[in-house]
Amino acid sequence: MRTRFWRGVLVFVFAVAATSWAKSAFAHGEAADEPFLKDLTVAFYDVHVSPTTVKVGEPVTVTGSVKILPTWPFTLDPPQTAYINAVVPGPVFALRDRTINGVPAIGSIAVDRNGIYNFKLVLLGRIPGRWHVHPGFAVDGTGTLIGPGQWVTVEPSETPFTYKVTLLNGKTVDLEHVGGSGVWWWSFVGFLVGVVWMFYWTVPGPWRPDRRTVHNLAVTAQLPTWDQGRDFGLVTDGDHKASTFIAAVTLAMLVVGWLYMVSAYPVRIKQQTDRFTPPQPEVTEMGQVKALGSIYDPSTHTLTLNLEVKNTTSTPITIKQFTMGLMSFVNGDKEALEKAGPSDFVAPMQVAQGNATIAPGQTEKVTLKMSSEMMEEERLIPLNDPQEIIAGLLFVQDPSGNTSSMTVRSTLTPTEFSIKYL
Ligand SMILES: [Cu+2]
Repeated sequence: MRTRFWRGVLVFVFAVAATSWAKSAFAHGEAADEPFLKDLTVAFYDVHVSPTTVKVGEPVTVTGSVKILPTWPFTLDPPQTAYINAVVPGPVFALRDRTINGVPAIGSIAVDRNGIYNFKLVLLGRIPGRWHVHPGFAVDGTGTLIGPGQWVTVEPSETPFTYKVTLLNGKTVDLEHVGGSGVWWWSFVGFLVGVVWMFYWTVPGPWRPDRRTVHNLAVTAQLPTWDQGRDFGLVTDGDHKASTFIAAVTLAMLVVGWLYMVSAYPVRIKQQTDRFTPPQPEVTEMGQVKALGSIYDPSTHTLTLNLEVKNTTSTPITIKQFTMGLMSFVNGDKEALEKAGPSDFVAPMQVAQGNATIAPGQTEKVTLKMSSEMMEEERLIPLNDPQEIIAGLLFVQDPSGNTSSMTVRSTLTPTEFSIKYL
C-alpha cells in the first residue's frame, strides 16, 4: 500500500515537472542535428517570410539564400541532389510556386559545393493555426538542413481551401478533392483482401476448423522452409485453392483498375521529372579571410572569432555579418538586424578589436564577438564533439552597397568550463 502511495507521488512530481519545465515549443527538432551538420554544411541568409498573418487560401512568400559551403564534412555523402522546401508541421500549407535562382523548380535540383541557391517559395495557407515556417534544404543522403524560422498565423476564412488547376483538356479541377474518394475506396478494397488473407491463415472457422499453421509452432519450427508439412496437415490442398482464389481476386482488382483508368482518363502523360542545375548567380570576390581560431564561452554565450581579413578591391570594405548555419550575426543598427532575417535567429555582432572597415589592399586582424543563447539552444557550437570546428560565411560590403561573402573555417578552442560542465 505504501509503495503504491509513493509511486503515485513520484508520478505526480514527474508529471508536474514535465509540464512546467517544457519551454514554449520553439525549437522544432532542428536542435537534434549536431553542430557539424549545421555549421559545416550550408549557410542560410537573407531569409524572409511574409506576410506573417494570412487567411486560408492566401499566399505566404518565403525568400532567401542558401550556400553549400566548401567545408561540407567528409563524413557525409557529397552533395549532389537537393530539394528546397518549406518545413512546416504537416500539410498546413500548399506549395504553389518555387523558383531557384530565378528558374521555376518543380522537383529536385542538381547541386554542388560552393553553389548558391536563391529561392522563392509561394505557399498557400491551408489549415488555420499558428505555424513555424522554416526553409529547408533537403540533401540526398544527408537529410533536411533547416534555415531560420518565422511564426505565421493562418486565420480561418469563410471560403473553404481550394487549389484549382487546369488540365490539358481544358477542364478545371480542385486538387484538394480530385480523385479523393477513388483513392479511399480503392485502398479500402485492397485492405479488405488483406484482412481476408490474414483471417484465413490465423483464425479457425468453418473454412478450416483445425487451423494448425500458426498454432502449431512446435511442428512448424521442426520443418525446413521448403516443406509445406502436408504430412502433418499444416498446409492442405484446400489451403492451396483458397490462396489461389485470393491471389486471383487481387489480380482481377489490378486488371479492373487498369481498365477503369484507361476508359475514365483517356488523356494521360507520364509522371514528370525536371531535374536541372540552377544557373549560378554572379559573385564578386572582395577579399580573403584567414581564421586565427575561435573560443566559445558558455557562461556568457559568447563566440569570439579571430580573423585576418584582406581587402582585394580598390575601395574600402566593411565587415557586416557572420552567418553560421541558420543564425546571422550583424554588425549594424536595429534596422540592419531586422533586415537580416527572422528575429529569433539574428543577433548583434561586435568588432571588438581591429577596424570593421578595411582600406583597399590592406590586411586587418579583427576580433568578432557574438552573444546569443540560441547558439547553444540550436546546437550550433560543438562543445564536446570529435570535431571542434565551426564554419560560416563572413559578409563584407563596399561603399556602393554591394556585398560579398567569404567562407570561414575555424578551430574552436573549448573552455575549461565547457569541458567540465557540459
Ligand atoms: Cu520552427
